[in-house]
Amino acid sequence: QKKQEVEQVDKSDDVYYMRRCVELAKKAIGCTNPNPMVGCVIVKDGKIVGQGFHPKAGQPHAEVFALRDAGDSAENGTAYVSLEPCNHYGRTPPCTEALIKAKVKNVVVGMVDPNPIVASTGVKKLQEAGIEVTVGVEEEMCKRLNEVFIHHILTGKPYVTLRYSMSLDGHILNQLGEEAMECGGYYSKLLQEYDAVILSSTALAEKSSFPISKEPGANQPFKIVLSKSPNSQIQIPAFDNDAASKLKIISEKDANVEPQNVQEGIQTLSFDRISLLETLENCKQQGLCSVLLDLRGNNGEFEDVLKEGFELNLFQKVVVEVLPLLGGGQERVSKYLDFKANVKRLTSCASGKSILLEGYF
Ligand code: AOF
Ligand code: ZN
Repeated sequence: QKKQEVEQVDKSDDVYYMRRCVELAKKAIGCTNPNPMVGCVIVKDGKIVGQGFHPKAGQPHAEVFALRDAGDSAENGTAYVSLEPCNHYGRTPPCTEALIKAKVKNVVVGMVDPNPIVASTGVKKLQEAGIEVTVGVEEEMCKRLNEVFIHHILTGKPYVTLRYSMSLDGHILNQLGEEAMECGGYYSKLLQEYDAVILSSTALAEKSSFPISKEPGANQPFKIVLSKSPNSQIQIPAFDNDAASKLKIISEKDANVEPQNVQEGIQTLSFDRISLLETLENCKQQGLCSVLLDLRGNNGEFEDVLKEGFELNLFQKVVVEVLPLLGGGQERVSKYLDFKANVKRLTSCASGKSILLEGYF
């Protein structure tokens, strides 16, 4: 009986510290691609003696920051890491060596690193050095944290999330819920998670609808604007100085988006027909690993894009905001779908006056 109690306490400690790792990792939300978000805490005698997270590709890994923070106290301590410590020389040296050198006694890992050059070799290396390793604490949470990294490292393709707002009768709406854009609102939070957002040029028309995350210090996604309208005058609001360098217009050859119609500094690209596959290929070449396809402001740009996306299975996730409205919207998404698509792991939550649904394809 006593032993069981002790084990329960130990397990909940592991969960507690792993959740702390995930919290730390999220400090770099939207900033780490193509790398994962990783958090690490070093615990000794029931106290956190060091903590750290991976801030950006090219910078040291979470374990290195946590070990630096802990100093000599890491010896005989337990390191909690949300991702298996790496065991290779990439942009930075192996974390396994750093943990061994610091003489930690135990390592608790959230999930195995799916990167084929790591894939359990980190765990083995630590075990061979006499360190006790536990794998899989809060594994689902750690996988959810790094869904983009997992997809990208295994497929080499950008992770694509389809987002739209809809009325209670299922029609796509051009507007967002009232609080969505505000700091802490779901759209503002969602934007900072992605390397790029694809929208229709009509969604840029008003300053208030420009896709900028209002979270403090947020990553601002690259904006890819699809334009079908002839002679589009593409202007971006002057309040965002950085926006021009992070904006590209993709048009059809005959849409006539002439350079003189476009504000200086904005890149343009044209295809015979707007194609999601080609747009994603372009994102890949530009090193953009995660893309939010936002159906806001549709002006005919999304019909082919949606058909192609469903047919070629290009979507990984769907985020739907249900607004308390009946009628007034555009076509239903199902118009562009020739089959029934199952959505897995559907969750819902209230977001201001709207309801937010999330699921995976
Ligand atoms: C860890 N801790 O904090 C991260 C890991 O080029 P590098 O050196 O940054 O290596 C990138 C790879 O290392 C990345 O693809 C993933 O497998 C792992 N990331 N590992 O132990 C971390 N960010
Ligand atoms: Zn590492």
